[in-house]
Amino acid sequence: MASTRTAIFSVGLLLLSIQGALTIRGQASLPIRLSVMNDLSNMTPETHFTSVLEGGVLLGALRRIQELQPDFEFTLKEDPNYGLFLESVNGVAGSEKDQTYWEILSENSGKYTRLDVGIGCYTPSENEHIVLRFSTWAK
Ligand code: B12
Repeated sequence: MASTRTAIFSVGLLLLSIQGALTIRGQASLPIRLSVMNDLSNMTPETHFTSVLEGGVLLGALRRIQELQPDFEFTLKEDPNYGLFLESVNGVAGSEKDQTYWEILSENSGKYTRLDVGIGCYTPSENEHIVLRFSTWAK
């Protein structure tokens, strides 16, 4: 009897974990965290929890947040060589004149690493923390 209960419990846990992994249109999805930081304009940082399809690009996660959270929006610019450039976040746009842009980073244990490709190419890993930081390229 005890072993039957254990078996039922184990199957239940398995089903729950599978259900957790199959959340986007029946395809496996990976949870990620996305923070928006803008120290240049003294804005309070914000964090969103979302997911990407396994093997899916960061752009998908940004679109998902934009669809579900009214306080998050972004715009893109298409570059003929490198694809999609993140132009603005929450109404704040980078500017050639001010030498500002949205830098895209990955944070792990307090260490920030700059992504080496843009949002249309980067494929986040499970539980990755992506940071969009308004930055300057001026020296
Ligand atoms: C300067 C530069 C920048 C400057 C451009 C502004 C300026 N006016 O200087 C700034 C600091 C904004 C920048 C940002 C980024 N960059 Co950059 N950048 C370069 C660099 C060193 C030179 C580009 C250049 O001036 N070319 C000469 C001009 C005349 O040609 P252009 O076509 O007009 O140049 C434009 C594009 O290159 C565009 N651009 C620059 N970087 C990127 C990145 C992406 C993803 C896109 C779509 C467009 C783009 O901005 C330039 C000016 O308008 C190149 C490497 C290289 N040596 O080419 C990397 C490079 C293009 N950047 C790269 C990357 C990864 C980024 C970032 C994603 C980094 C990050 N993690 O934040 C961000 C973009 C973030 C976003 N908001 O989407 C990669 C792109 C690789 C790829 N396949 O996607 C390159 C190739 C460097 C590398 N890793 O080898 N970048």
